[in-house]
Amino acid sequence: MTDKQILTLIENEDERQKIKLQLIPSENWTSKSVRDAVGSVLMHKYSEGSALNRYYEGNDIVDQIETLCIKRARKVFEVPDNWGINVQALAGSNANIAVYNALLRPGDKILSMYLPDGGHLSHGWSWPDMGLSGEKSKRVYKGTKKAISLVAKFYDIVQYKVNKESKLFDYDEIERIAKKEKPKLIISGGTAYPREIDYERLGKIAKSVGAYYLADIAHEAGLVAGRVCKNPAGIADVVTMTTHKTLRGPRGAIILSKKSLAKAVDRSVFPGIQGGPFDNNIAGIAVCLKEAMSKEFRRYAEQTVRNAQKLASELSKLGFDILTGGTDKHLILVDLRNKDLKIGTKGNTSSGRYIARALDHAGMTTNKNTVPFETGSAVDPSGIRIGTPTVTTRGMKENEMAMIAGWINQVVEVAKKYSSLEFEEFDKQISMDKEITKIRDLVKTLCANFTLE
Ligand code: DSN
Repeated sequence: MTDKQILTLIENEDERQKIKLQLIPSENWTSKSVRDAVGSVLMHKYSEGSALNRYYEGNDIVDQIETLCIKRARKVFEVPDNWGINVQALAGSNANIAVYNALLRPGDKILSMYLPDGGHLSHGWSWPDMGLSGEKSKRVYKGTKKAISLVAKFYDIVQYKVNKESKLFDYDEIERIAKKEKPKLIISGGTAYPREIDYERLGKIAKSVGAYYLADIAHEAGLVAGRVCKNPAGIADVVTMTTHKTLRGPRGAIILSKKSLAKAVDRSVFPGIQGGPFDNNIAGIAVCLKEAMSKEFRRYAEQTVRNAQKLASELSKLGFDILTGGTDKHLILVDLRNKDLKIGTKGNTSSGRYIARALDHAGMTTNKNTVPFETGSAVDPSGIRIGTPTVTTRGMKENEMAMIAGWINQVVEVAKKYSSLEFEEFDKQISMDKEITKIRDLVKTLCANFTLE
């Protein structure tokens, strides 16, 4: 039986991804070999346990796949021989939770990056006293702390912010907080920090207070694999990553942990927090890791960063406020508050939602994002986040980045015409604007010249 309804929707999504510029930094486009592995019969198998040590029969082939995946991960991430590698966590959040479950007891303290500055929900997040504690949120929660993510319910979360002027990590401040709070775990990494992280320094801070150090490299995994970003393997106690962002594999995660922690991490993934792994995804991860060993992939990683840097410098020339002044990675964070957009009937400056929607109508898919020292909220933030992994996979280079920056600027200028409208009306009007339609057509033509397999 063919499910025409779902098949048509998949075809529509395939078309959407191809005719627009996918500029969300956590997304990418996998090779056909990765997609074939993920869509294979491996999805039928149950294989609780680890290679050669399973609870179900019939896993001799799955054992070979998982073993190969681990072997490739060791090579790609230059993992010390005595470190453990787990490829079974279903996603990045699960990988992080598995690490906490292995290393901590409920109630233990975690020191992680403040979410609106670019941290991640799975590093712990409560509302409102660690959040954007506006009057409204104080009324809603009556001043009480509400754990938004499960991690904040189970552990005591303390967070560090970026420096107010530079928007960079303030390592002295992190050290000061660590000495005062004495956390059991310090985490680096997140979703919107565009700069390299000093893993050695954080490792030393953690050691000085007797904490473990977890480096979450979900975003930059492919850049580490391509040798354009620093590698925390061998420096941090544990490294987690997702496999579907810059690494260009299927959804999934990898955990690297030093010898003394490896068994606890494995037991935490299974039977601690998960049942059977997704063997089809593990095969897909193995394929993407093989691809990541190639010279082409190194060139891809380098170009991804060069493209992000070009986009940042072009947007900067056009008067955009690029946080930290640029990027070392695949993403840039744009604070739109200097763009003089008066949003909605109240005329506030939190234009991230409006601009992200306008850009999407113009064929450029980004996401609204909070910025450090945010004055809006998570649903109505002041910024947008833009990434180059997918457009670089398409083969685009600096020239195309300059074109994209110009279009982004045009869209922001058009948006000013409609910004005082409420969101639904803004959405409707901007989708029909002639200039926006023209940009969408130009984007489509550009995309047609950079095909995807
Ligand atoms: N949702 C991912 C991102 O966009 O960065 C993080 O989990």
